[in-house]
Amino acid sequence: MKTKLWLVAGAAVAMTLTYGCKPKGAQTAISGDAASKVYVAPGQHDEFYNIISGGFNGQMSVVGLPSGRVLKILPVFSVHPENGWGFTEETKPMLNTSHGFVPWDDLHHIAISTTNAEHDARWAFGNANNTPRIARVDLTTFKTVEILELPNSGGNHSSPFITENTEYVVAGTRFSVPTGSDQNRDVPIDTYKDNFRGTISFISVDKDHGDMNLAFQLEAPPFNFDLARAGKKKSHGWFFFSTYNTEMAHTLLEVNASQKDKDFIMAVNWKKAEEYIAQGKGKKVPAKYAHNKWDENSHTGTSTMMNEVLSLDPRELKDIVYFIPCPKSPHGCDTDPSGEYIIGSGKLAAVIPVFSFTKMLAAIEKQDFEGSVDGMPVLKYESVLHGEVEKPGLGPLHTEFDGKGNAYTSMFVSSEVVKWNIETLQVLDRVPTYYSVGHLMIPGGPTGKPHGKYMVAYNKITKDRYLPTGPELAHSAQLYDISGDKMQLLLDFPTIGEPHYAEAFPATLVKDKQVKFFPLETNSHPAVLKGINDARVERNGNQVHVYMTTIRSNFRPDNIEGVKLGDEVYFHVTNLEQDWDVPHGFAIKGANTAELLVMPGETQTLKWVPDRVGVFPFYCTDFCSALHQEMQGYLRVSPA
Ligand code: CUK
Ligand code: CUA
Repeated sequence: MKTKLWLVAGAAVAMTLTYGCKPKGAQTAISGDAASKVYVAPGQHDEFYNIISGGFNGQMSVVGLPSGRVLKILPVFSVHPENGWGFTEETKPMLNTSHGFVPWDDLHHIAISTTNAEHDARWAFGNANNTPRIARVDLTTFKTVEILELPNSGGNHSSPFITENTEYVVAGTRFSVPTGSDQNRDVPIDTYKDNFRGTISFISVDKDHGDMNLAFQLEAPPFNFDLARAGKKKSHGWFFFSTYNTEMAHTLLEVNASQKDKDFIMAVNWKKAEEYIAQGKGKKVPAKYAHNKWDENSHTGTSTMMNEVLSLDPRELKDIVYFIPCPKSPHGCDTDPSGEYIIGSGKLAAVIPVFSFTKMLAAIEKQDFEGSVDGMPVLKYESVLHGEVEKPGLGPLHTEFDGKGNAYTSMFVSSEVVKWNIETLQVLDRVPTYYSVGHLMIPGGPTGKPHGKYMVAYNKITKDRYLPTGPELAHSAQLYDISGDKMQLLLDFPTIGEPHYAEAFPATLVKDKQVKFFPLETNSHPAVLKGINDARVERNGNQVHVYMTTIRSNFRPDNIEGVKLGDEVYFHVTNLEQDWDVPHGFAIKGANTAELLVMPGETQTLKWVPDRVGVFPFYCTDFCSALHQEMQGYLRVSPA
């Protein structure tokens, strides 16, 4: 067993790290049947939903596979003027945080809910990297229904990852931060080792309704936590996190970062942590964080500020945390469908180490440790290792599985995907990606039941693949057929925002469960109107409330007078339609908010403060019938 080849010839790596390998003018040979494999005939549906992170656009996008057709941009952490997300009075609380209203974030990872380690596709979870939050999307409405902020965290990268029955969504902090009784501690940055801590958040998920709660936080050494995966099946009850900067440096300029040959995979026995909590061993500590929920009957979000969290310190409570040495700066940390193998991908390593869960348990049992960090045991690399994949390529990042005993690892630096056998560790096939692949995804790939038919590479650099669009080029994904021995490139498709992780699941799981409209009779919004005769305008001090209905194809009221300069106008618009796919829009001239796009049976509210005297037209923005263009009105603003 060779364990010394961790460092690739340094200079070669340094040269390619920044830009990756970019084959010049590469042409892709596509065989004749590729087109037919991705062709979804007009009127036919795709086989899989692919939910893709938008990176710096803060949203998710919904794409059909194998066609690569974009079906929806789904607003999550960023305001979305197209449908009023973050602009309406009802949705504003969803973007509230302990810092106030935060209208943007950076979404990297998707997790689709599972039962018994198989997709049930009830919810999609996403992470906000910048102002740490986790969102939950309901896949019957494709709507963000919950956002939970995370205290004691900075750079919520290592999330969201879920346990096999979606018991928990887990989130590890990228940046260690000054934690403790007061999160806003003013300390010198060079007191990092003393004052900063890492944090892993365990968020419980209600199994019927999906509601999230910050169950507890596990304190961790001041490393950077990068990615993670839950154990499954035999390793259910454990969680595995990749870490870097185990030097615990407060600056990662090259002298400080990556000094060590090995960082760690942190193995967490969360069942043990649960036992300690049941025994009352958690400590409640002050922590300020927002918990935002969408109510599906009142069509309204509420934000509650929380003020404490249960904290567990594994320096005091033993048998929760163990460290597995892993070659330099592991990025991805993935568990195979059986739950036996844990794959760490050291970005700067020349091999891919594959660890064995069985060996890990045996080593823990024998107390076969090589030392400790922060009072927590470090296991011996050799005693936990199943083996190493040799010469896999350069810059291994992420690994997915096909359910047939094979693993697929993305190679950022050498721009390829490498297929290898989990048992024998032999490389079986490699295909180029165009270019510099980040994450890759196989439908069901992170679960116990992958659908090993397609693999998608989400690339960091697109270069010459599409018509150029100025300084910023389209981001891209590439779809491969992996049903045979050799991977075959089928399709390039552009993505919305920068794709990081994505998941895909069979369309049959959700397509017949879609909510077609919201029943008006269960609409409990305080401003709901149940019919056109309820439409009216009411004044309350300087507030003017317009209770408005929409139905094909008019607004009631459509001529509004009596508004004075200095008034605040609230348009409470109820869409009376009870039919699929008949939203109505509402927009008024000069409003510095956005439009409303009101779903059938829903009530939404736009606040508008007129800036001048005059007559302001308003109209419906969604072409809803032959008389859509007639769906309009006037509002008159008179001097105060
Ligand atoms: S990261 Cu983006 S390529 Cu944020 Cu999951 Cu590895
Ligand atoms: Cu309603 Cu157009």
